[in-house]
Amino acid sequence: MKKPTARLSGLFITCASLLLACSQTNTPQTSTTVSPATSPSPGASPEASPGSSSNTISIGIGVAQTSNVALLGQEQVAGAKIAEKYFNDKGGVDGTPIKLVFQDTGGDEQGTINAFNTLINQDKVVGIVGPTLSQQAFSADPIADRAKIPVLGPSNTAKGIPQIGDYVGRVSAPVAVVAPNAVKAALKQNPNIKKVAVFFAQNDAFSKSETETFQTTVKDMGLELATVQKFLTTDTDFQSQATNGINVNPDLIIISGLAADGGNLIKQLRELGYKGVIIGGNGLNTSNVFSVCKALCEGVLIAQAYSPEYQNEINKAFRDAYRAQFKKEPPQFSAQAFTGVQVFVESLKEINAKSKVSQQPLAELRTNLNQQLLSGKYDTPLGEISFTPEGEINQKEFYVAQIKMDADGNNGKFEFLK
Ligand code: 1QQ
Repeated sequence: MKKPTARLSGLFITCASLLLACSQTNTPQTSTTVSPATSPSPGASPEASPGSSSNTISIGIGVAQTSNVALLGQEQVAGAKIAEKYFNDKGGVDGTPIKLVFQDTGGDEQGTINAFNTLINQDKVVGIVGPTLSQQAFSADPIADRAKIPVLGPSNTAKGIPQIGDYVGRVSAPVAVVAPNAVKAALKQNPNIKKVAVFFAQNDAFSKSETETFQTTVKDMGLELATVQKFLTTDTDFQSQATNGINVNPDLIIISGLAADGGNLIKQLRELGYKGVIIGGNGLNTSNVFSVCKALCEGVLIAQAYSPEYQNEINKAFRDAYRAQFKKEPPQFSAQAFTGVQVFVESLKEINAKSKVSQQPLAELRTNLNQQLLSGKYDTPLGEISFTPEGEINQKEFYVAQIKMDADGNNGKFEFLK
């Protein structure tokens, strides 16, 4: 039996702390975004299945499309939309198209609760891919769980996410599995690393969970954990923590935070003269940090749960579609959101083969979908995956990438290490 997890409170993240990056991400909502006021009712009645009258199957996408967290969430929107087109081009669910319904969670817990409630009660989706942060998931997932709607976390990597409830799973491998790979890669590149300074955002559930893994890994590998420095995801000035960190003379600095704060911390560490190795955690795993730390992002190591070079048919299709649209390699968060949609679509097909999806009352379909998805195997852009009975992802391949910036510091890329 799963145990309910206590709600965590956190701070609202505003664009004020990062005007530049926020203005880039606060793009107008796209055509598939349905605002609550205009949302059509997909079913003939609350009990009817979503396919019965509208002839589409609605899948909810509840991620951050605004706020600083959109630095991460916008990549999820891109991945989900590529999946929608890909699976509909292949006939959807045996001829019935899927329709993604987007509800913006913003960057905080209340926005996520509102978005999930709208997806569940108004949009009547069969399942939800979301939210962006573990911090948001610990607040909103219990609502979906109580309402018996399957949720797949596309990027919720903190310890304890699948244990929120029977209807909560994730396609994002946990920090305990992913993060240690970055420390191993740092030591492979720099065998002389001895002293480590660790930084983490103390108001974010993921950052707290990831730093625990990093700190344990450092000690297990016989390195010296010389200092642990705390900050907030809303911070922009890191002078005192950065100075404290540099004062212990570390060979390696490890940061668990989100993109805006983490990017600023990297920048300020370098500006204060730190020359050693830097590892960034999953919250920095986006090319959106490039505009924050610019040339000073150079060399940062980040563990990956996805590689664009993974060889299978669906990753080739996903990568080709992403590159055609964005002229760069697909990032992990896009691949994971694609995978979340894929798991729902393939599970709906399995259900449909036994008993027509369009004829199942919505509540029954949601429960069947939850059961079905936990028992399946999926060949995804992340590789072959399946789930434990609790909803934890079973995934085999992990990687580490290093940021390589162009000479002018305006653009860069993630180079995957061999
Ligand atoms: C989490 C994460 C985020 C940093 C990814 C967007 O891994 O909150 O669990």
